[in-house]
Amino acid sequence: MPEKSPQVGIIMGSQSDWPTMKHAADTLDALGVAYEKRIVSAHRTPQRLVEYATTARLRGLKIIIAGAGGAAHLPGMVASMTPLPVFGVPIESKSLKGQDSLLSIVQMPGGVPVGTLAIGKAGAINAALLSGSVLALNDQKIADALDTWRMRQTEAVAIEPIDEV
Ligand code: RP5
Repeated sequence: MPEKSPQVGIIMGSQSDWPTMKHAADTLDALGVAYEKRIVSAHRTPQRLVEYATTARLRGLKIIIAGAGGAAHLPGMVASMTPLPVFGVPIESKSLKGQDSLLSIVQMPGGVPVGTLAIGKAGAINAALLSGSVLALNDQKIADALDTWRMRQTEAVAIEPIDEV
């Protein structure tokens, strides 16, 4: 449900982050949460970053999910310029497997919070689920969608393992 009165902004530092961040978008789709997606780089498009972060709340966004890799300043910089909750997704980098991204995002100084998720796909999915949980506090449809999502996840777990080819 992208772009229609988006409640969540999914931003990422590069086009190369999209294969990971798409998991956040797909999960929000499953929950029926409207979102927008943008490339906003702290290093390469700093003015776009300032514009995005400082207008996000006025435009009606409720939560920002920010994915970045390497020297991953994006989530922290966004959080410094908006009162909205910011969830950071460390992208798995080639050289350090995302440990650089994780440490860059998670070690915010006290006073400027970024809710940091796991490296890569799991983090992107969980950032979306966490966003859904926050929005569900005031939205019964999203609360119901979250319940359904968990029920399906439970039902998809086989009782007995099989040999995989
Ligand atoms: C970061 O640098 C991006 O978030 C990306 O994860 C990383 C590499 O970017 P590209 O060189 O692939 O554009 O800013």
